Amino acid sequence: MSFDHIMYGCEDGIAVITFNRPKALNALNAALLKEFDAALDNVESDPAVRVLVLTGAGDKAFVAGADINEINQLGPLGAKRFARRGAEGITRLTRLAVPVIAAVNGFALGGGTEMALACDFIYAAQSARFGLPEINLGIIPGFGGTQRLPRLIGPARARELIYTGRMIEADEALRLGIVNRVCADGELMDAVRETARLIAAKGRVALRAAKQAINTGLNVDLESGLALENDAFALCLASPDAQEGTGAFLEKRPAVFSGPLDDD
Ligand code: CO8
Repeated sequence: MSFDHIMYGCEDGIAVITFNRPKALNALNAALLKEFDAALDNVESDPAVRVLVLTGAGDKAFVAGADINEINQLGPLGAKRFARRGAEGITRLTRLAVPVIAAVNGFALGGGTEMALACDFIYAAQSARFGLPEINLGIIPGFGGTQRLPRLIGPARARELIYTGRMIEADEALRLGIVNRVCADGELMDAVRETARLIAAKGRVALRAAKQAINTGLNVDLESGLALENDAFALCLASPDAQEGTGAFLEKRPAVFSGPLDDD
């Protein structure tokens, strides 16, 4: 599939999806979401991909939300379909075998914040602005915001942001725990790539096991989560990467993880 509304590329194991409708502040319309889904197919089918990074084209926005022109034309059933498709596409990020980093530059509002919240973690430029302003449009977040934000920062803080629709700056997002790190505007992608390279050098099987254990474990009770971790740990030991990692330590040399390439 060729892409008009996003850009997709992969170099040295780091795939990058760039939302690319800068004139509309990279707002998510149906066509873009379809391309996003196809790009995630690429990520899933390419064993060379070790980390995925999401970012926005231009210097103003990551994603300024779902496309309000399209929302304005929807009836309830169309809205349900649009919201479900978008939410499912975004939720795919949590199920990918590889970690996903959101590199948030400029506005990440509504669906933009929701997209970033579904990533494994977020780095933000100083200019980044987060918020769930749907309440100002007479609607509520529809791409997972009412579920992921309370789980991440606690229900009381999430309620305040969702009920007021208030936009927050990168430093407040850092204090609230939405963002892991705030970078100078021109340094965001370098910082993201540096962390992505560190992750890309790790074992593919262990990364996938860690991601699944964390994400599934967050939705179950502690005892079930610990049982899940125990199984995932045992599976890691069956992978060549565990032999390589432990062997390299004992031989006092750096580990080189090649991992099975057909493990999906
Ligand atoms: N949708 C469509 N177009 C947009 C959007 C958007 N979300 N955001 C910005 N644009 C367009 C503007 O209309 C404008 O276009 P034009 O130049 O043709 O007039 C262009 O981008 C530039 O925007 P501004 O001139 O407004 O730029 P400013 O710097 O003055 O303001 C803001 C930037 C503050 C980001 C402002 O554009 C804004 O408030 N945008 C809307 C933010 C918003 O409300 N987002 C939430 C959308 S709803 C949502 O995400 C719900 C998710 C679940 C959906 C479920 C579907 C059923």
